[in-house]
Amino acid sequence: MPYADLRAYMDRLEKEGDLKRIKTEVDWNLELGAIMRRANDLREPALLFEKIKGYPSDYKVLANLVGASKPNVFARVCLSLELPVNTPAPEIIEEIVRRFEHPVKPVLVDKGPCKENIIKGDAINLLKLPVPHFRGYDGGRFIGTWHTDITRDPDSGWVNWGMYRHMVHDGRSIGWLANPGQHGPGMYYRRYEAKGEAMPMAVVIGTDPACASASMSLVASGVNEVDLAGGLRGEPVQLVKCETIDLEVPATAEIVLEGEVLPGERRPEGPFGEYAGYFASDKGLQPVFRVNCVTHRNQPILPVSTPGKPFDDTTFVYSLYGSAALTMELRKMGFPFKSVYLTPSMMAVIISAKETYPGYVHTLSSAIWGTKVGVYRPVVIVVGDDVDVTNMDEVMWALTTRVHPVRDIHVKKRAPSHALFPFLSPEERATHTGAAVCYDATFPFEWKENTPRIADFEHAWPEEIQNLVLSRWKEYGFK
Ligand SMILES: Cc1cc2nc3c(=O)[nH]c(=O)nc-3n(C[C@H](O)[C@H](O)[C@H](O)COP(=O)(O)O)c2cc1C
Ligand SMILES: [Mn+2]
Repeated sequence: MPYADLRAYMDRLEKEGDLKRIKTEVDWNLELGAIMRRANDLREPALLFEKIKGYPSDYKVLANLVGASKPNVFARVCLSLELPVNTPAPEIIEEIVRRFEHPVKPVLVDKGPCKENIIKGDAINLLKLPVPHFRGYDGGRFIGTWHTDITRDPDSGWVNWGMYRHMVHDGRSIGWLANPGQHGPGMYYRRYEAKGEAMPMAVVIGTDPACASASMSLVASGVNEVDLAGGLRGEPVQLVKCETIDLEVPATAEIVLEGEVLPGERRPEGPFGEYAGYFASDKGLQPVFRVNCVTHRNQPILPVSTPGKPFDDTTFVYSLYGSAALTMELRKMGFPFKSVYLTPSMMAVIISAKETYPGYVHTLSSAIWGTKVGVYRPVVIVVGDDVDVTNMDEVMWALTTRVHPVRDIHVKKRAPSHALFPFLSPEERATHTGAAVCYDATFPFEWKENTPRIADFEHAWPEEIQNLVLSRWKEYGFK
């Protein structure tokens, strides 16, 4: 049975001993954020903050929903997908691909718990919710760090689900880090603002894990992420109509903000800890989401995340779902490869393949840079099909033994870049003129039988000896 809502997922975590209730009163101002980061680093369970300073105990905050776990770092991601907790990363990625390839359309229902409270107009005060100021260097309190931003393309009708961070400006408006290459922001700049129109948007906070995960999955344009959320769950997402705009939202959501992004309006936004692990960019002028209606469940739970130095819940979930989206896009293009991994820093893509002709690495790296996932990935590493792309020891071994420093490092000048790339100079960051690199960690195709032989179990013994040893393994006294 898929999780009906955030609470069903929380119950499952609690049953598995993977949820910790923090009953001590904590301050939304820096203390809560510091606790969640340290708990993540120590691979503690997910955290439910039950008493936030200055707020009634009806308002709770849920952190580290799919954060780093023990003993398997991905155990909580596995629970969110209802997979065995020890499923290895390559299998999690393939399972996401399988479910994405069987999308399920949503169903419209008349009512849902997200309508238990409806607040409109001047009665709205977003800071009635215990919105944390996570870190000392964050630009403010962030209400949207694990949510779904829903927008509609007015021409094609395509409804996109994305996740773009939201800093609170005041009781009725929030910021929106709207990079033009992303789908929701793309609709705003090109379909609405260009015509001088306001863009309706719904911000849905607190859903079952499938909805939030689909919203950050980097899938190609034109795809309805709600159908993918249905695919992840194996059952349709139930949607209800918004009160004030022509959009539909998950019926069991904890909190829904309905409103619009006005044309031409900008306010300073950020900084915020970012996926690459730094506060790389300073405050910037960004569009503003004005909230006209809030609906929420009784005793709403606010889910939160703090992207930062990998690992944490956002960086590796983003990486696993991004790897799945990239796998699907590359398979569609038809260039043979074995597997592909978007690292949790989101800066590098590692792909393994058998070289099929001289220079095949250029075909592969160009293919990657031509996808939605690949546009802003400055590092591509191509390894042989003997290397596990999710195992950094193996990848490092290939990088340091197969890359010829002169022959195998291919630099692309003025590649698509943005302000969050930590290695760019301030001038490059401002002008988005960065660079990208492909490391060819494969031996040249022309070497063929002269390629250095790998000295491991699979490559250094005849197959019949390998089979013999494998078949007698228990006989030798091993488990
Ligand atoms: C916690 C979190 C915050 C994010 N914030 C932003 C953001 O502010 N701006 C942005 O462009 N992408 C952000 N992302 C990445 C997008 O969610 C991701 O690229 C997603 O695919 C966007 O949806 P789209 O492909 O439909 O545009 C964030 C991801 C996570 C996990
Ligand atoms: Mn999208």
